Amino acid sequence: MEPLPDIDPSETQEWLDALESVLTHEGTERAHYLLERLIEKARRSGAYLPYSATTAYINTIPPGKEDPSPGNPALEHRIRSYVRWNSMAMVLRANKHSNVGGHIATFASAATLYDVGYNHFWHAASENHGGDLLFAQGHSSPGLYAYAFLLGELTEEQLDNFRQEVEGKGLSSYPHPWLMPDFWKFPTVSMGLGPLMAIYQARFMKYLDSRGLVNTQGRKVWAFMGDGEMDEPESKGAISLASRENLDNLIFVVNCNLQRLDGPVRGNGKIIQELEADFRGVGWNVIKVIWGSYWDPLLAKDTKGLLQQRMMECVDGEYQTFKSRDGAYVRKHFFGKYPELLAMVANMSDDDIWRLNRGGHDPHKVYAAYAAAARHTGQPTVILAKTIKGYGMGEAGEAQNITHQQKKMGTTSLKAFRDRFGLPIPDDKIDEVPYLKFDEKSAEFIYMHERRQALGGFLHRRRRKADALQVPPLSAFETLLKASGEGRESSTTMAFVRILNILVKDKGIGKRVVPIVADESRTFGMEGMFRQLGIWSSTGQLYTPQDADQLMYYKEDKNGQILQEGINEAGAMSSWMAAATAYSTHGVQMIPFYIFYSMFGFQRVGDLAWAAGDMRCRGFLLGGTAGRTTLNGEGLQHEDGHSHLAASTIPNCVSYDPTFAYELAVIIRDGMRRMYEVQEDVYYYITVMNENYSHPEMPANAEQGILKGMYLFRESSAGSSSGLRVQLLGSGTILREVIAAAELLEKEYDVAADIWSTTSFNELRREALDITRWNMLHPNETPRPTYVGTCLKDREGPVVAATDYMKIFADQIREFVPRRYKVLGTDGFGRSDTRERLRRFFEVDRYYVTVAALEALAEDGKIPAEKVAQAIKKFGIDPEKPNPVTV
Ligand SMILES: Cc1ncc(C[n+]2csc(CCOP(=O)(O)OP(=O)(O)O)c2C)c(N)n1
Ligand SMILES: [Mg+2]
Repeated sequence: MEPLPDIDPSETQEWLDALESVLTHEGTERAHYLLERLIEKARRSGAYLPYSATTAYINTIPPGKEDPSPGNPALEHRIRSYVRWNSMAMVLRANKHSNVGGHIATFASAATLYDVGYNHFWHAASENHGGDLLFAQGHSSPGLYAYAFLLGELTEEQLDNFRQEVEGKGLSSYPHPWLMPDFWKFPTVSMGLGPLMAIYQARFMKYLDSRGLVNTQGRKVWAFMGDGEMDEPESKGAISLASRENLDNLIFVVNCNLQRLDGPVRGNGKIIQELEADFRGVGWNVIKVIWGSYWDPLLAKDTKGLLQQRMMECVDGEYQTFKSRDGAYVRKHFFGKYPELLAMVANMSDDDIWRLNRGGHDPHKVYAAYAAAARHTGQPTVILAKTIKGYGMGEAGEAQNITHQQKKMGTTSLKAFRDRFGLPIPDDKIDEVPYLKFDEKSAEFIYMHERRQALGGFLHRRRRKADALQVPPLSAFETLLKASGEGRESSTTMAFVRILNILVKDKGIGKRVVPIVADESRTFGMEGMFRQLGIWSSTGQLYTPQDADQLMYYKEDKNGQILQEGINEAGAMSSWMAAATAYSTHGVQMIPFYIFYSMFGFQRVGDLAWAAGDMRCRGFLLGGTAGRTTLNGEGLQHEDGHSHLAASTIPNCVSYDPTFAYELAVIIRDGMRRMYEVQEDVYYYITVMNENYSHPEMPANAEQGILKGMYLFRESSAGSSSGLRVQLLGSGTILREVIAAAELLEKEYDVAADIWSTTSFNELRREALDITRWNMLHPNETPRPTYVGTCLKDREGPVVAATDYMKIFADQIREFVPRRYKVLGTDGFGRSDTRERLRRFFEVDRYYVTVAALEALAEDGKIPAEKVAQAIKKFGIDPEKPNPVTV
């Protein structure tokens, strides 16, 4: 907004004097009250007063209101200086030896922000405290390692293996619980995921608390992020949820070093003001930490507000340039704009001017902000801390555009760094960039330990296991294992809801189940659970629901169990991740089931799904109405033919495409056994459909096959007089087309067809790759058979597979199928029509399966090609029909 012109300065002054007097004699609260009344009065009188979401470009907390830090500033400075040096040394040394990259400039800007937290705020989990949760900026990891090293938690050898992890002694580039499962809790380096996950983590803590599962009172989530990172839609996408839910257990710290990777974040504007408006606008408590203490006397002298005006005028691009130059430059270009300001600093040397520090580098200002944030109630807090990227790097990168990726520093820069922070490194050692360590008897070492002891110990400890849960036996799902009976048709989604109902009623684990939906309960027939379990709401239900007179009314409740996330897949996924890691973060295993439209799953929030693997999530994802042709009448953007491929890219995601209720029961029960009894760090992706059909009884001894990925569903009893036989594989609803094709083949072509329900092509491939890898590395040993090979080896005839997914899905086991293998699948864009027509269009229906089987027999020389042509004709298939991929 452009500043308004002052048409009567003396009148302005009178008003300002009046305000000044209220501030002095009656305090800020009274002044605030009067101002609000004036604005209200003006608005009621019809005046248009545009809302201004920003405050002056100065610290939110005035000097007189700052909590003084109880720490020892001199010791803290020395500790911080060592941390700075070591974090830089680790990157430089790793690059000298192995050229593996790393970042210096980010942590250099954030060192004080972390240091104050470690020394004074962040509780480790201990007997007295559940522990605060830290989401660090991913690429500031060297600084966090350096801190751990000084505490004696990491060794010099580990530091020297920064980013060299393959041999198992290294430190991971960024926070990766998969790679450092005892140290890191939250993967954050994919920009935007940290802020988003932190919000949902804070909310899930409230959920756990209000449901009486874990007392999370007094615990905080501290989330660090970059100012550039705030451009990610994920970073800000959920901030209104945080304020709506009054998440006062959440503190964002935005490290506003004004730069991102390529250059300035807002060269032509001011990122701090912009973020202030964003956060204030949605109801956060905003604390700006812009200026360090050296500015306080100057601001105190600024009675006319000229300094403040100059501060506001300067854009971030200028602020960055100032800090890449020197004091003389700042005098000339910042203060020099107005003679009064030049006069204000006339008695200061250029060095004094250079020393005018930024808020994020001043431990006193940072302490005051953290203290205010930690005690703030009713709202989440964001701290906007202004810093300098590459602080301390001097000519090697301080406030320079190239600094983000700078991983080399020459002797001169190293010496300057050493001198600036008073580090004890002799000239002849400087090029080795040796690590610095405090003697165990030193005041610094003792102080660091004392501070951590007072806060419960070392912060970076990740719990790998919690108490195992007793998972119900398969017999608990008996009704799903029996045949549904003719005429009693249902979908696998309905089977899932029945399983969920059995689980929530289980005395042992029922309360641990967390059903999660993104506004799709009715789509999946789960609305019955609203009333039964309640939708969790921190405020309960303040209204009479429209359907209050009905049995299944829309019930919101403080003790509700369901998380209804609104139309927000990324948020629902983040909630699921918080629940799926509760075993680690809270020591209580939760069993989350997040059910979504499969098309709006992996491809929508794929990066979170990847992070979930890294984070060792344990839980169930259910892709509903899955498959390219099962969701009749929807269309291109709804019909998923590839989510299983996306799932297969995540190493610890176990995925299944079941057809029958008993398969689903077996898979979910075993998933719970693996995740909550044995505590394997895997998670499940299971597709379920909305197509109704009757479900057979579980065949004897099918359990292991269901879990391994395929089992013989039906052996052909047709004693085909021709001696012809084929093996048919299918998954999901297309298995039913395969079953129908088997009947056609038997009845009309005298071909016996054995049917394999292939619950997981993904698992089959994984097992087979593992086996063949072993075989390659053990050439002198008897080769081990793959499971696919074992199933098909002694059967007869070519193999044909059909699924509701792209051909590559079933194709992935080709190498391990011992004979001719033909694959059908649904490549191409989906579209709306009936299931029947879609399956014909995508060439996966019973007729196409039959044609593919006949063609395979013809290629094997078992039948003449003419027979295939006749079938094509008989089924009314147009051989010149365009390939569905192209239309
Ligand atoms: C989703 C994503 N996109 C791009 C990157 C690459 N990247 C890593 S750090 C960075 C710049 C970060 O700038 P900022 O958030 O301001 O952090 P700073 O280093 O300045 O503290 C970029 C683009 C990434 N890690 N994640
Ligand atoms: Mg930045």
